[in-house]
Amino acid sequence: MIDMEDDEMVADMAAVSVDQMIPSSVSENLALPESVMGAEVVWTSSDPELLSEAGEINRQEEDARVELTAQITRGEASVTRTYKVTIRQDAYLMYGFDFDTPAQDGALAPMEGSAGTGSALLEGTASITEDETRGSVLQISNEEGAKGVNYLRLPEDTFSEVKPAGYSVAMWVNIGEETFEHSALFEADADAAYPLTRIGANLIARINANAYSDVMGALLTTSGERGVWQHVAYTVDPQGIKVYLNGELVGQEVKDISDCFLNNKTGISQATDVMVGSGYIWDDEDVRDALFDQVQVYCGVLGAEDIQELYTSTQ
Ligand SMILES: [Ca+2]
Repeated sequence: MIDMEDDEMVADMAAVSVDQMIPSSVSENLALPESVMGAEVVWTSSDPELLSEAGEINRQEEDARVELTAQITRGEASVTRTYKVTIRQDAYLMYGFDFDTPAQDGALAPMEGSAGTGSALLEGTASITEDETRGSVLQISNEEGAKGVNYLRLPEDTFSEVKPAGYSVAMWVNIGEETFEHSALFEADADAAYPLTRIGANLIARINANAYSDVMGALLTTSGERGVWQHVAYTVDPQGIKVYLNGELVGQEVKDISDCFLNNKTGISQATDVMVGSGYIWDDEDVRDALFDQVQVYCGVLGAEDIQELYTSTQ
């Protein structure tokens, strides 16, 4: 029983509650409460430039560590808690493809601002077409049961720089009615084997490297509409996966998947077969009819505000 008259007990309980609120790493601003269970909480940061006492983060080129201290006071009782928090590196665009420049012998140069310099390849009948809503876009069409026939192949080094700061995949997509719900909008794997990362037409995003996580359909509030342009994004870091649709978070799996980011042969950085509109692992056929635009892969996790901005700025 909690005796709310017992200051010491309330301060201890408040401290336990505060413990639950502070993640070990962050890629977006933290909500730091000033009061918990009637106890006052005063925050101090070892580096307010990186993480302010109001919980605002300032991401750098590399991961950075900050010590956050909470002084929790109720009446005469006071408890001090310290937390080591990693401020995740600012996400940067590894590769973006906007399909606004014609292909040269089936090869597409990355859009301005991409850190990578490799080209994407139009495989089979994958082509650039003019869409009345979005202008120049990627068109992928496949026969029933097709796998690895018509799709866009992204550069082999797309995931090579991924660190524990995670990665983000974003795209505009218009999925046709005929496409199977499990078909891959995007997949990266190593020679048709694991490690893998993928998002399907049903918006289930997965990673399977040394550990496994997916955002199950039941957690998703929607499985996406057909025949309309939608902005789809997912982010993966050692704490799990988030899926965004049209700038809003629609699915999330919180799970320790730090093993996926180990820098060894089963780590996600080894995924060199990077495909839009196709996926080799499992028996699911490739997308039968889909249009894509602004396909982007970031090193690092985009926060909710970043995704919202990306959605708005590329609309
Ligand atoms: Ca375009």
